[in-house]
Amino acid sequence: MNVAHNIVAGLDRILTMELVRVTERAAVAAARLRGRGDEMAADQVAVDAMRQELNRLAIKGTVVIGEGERDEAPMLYIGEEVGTGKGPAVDIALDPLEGTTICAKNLPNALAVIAIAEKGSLLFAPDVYMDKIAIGPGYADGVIDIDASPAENIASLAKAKGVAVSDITACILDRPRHARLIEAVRATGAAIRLIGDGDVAGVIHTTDPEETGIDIYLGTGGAPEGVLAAAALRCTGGQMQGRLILDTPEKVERAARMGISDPRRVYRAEDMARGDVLFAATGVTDGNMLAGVKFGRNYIITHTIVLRSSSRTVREIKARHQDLEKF
Ligand code: VTB
Repeated sequence: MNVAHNIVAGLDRILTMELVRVTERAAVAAARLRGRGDEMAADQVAVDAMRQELNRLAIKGTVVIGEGERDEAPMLYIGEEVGTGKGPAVDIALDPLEGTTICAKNLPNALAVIAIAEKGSLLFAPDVYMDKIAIGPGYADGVIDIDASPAENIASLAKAKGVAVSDITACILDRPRHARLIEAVRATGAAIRLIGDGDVAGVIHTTDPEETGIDIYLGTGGAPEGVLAAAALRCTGGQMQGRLILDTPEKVERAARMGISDPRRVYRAEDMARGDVLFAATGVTDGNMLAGVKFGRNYIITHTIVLRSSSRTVREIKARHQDLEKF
């Protein structure tokens, strides 16, 4: 075992548990504002809580996917340095409340999410849309292709899975821009789960179709959410392809400034999140994979998945917090 590997392995083991605390904290803060119709307030408390916990970690972290550009986000902005500064240099992608609207309406699958990778390993993506396609693990390369039609992708997946096309369920964001996509998928006979928000969860759900009922994710969502989902898929297995939608000269230029020279490039999960990756997500509202935060009289219960790419370990951590002061 070489020295570099040793260091990485040690780092991962400590940070895995530490990351759980970070998303737990953010999820509890957001969950207190579930169903209040105030998206901004829920997001704000989640950001504050996540940042506080993140700054206790022994890392020299740089936020590469965060709350926005420095001028539009006072906290956890892209480029912000987080952690104690004493520790390994890492890239961080985060969304303290993925699905602010879901949380405000108290609908399923709002999450607190974070991914950490070695410095320079996460795609530094502009906040534009990304066309995405994803399926779970256990399929040969090439089963999906972002440039094939929805019908071709669904037929190919059904064949690989050994089921009829009508047994496939696609997850798609419910947006007017997806009208043609929805029509094309319906025409195949496949089912669609339309979601209001939360495509990080949508992509992750493809990794466990028995549990979630979702086989494939299709459509355009935020590019930052694409990188977060890719980080998760690197750990669970599964395939994802994404292409930034750079449909104006201004966006092409903005991407170029971030180091993206080919505006039409197709990124696979392993291009968006390279090397060793850790990922954690805690449920804010009840969802298909994760339960939401539960507030008891004397305790708080959180449900988290924490994933690590180098070992492909999927841990589920249900925590009962009894020292309520810390929240
Ligand atoms: C998705 C979804 C997010 O944004 O990325 C979506 O995962 C895409 O943007 O939860 P539009 O809302 O403009 O379609 C969210 O819905 C909100 O960040």
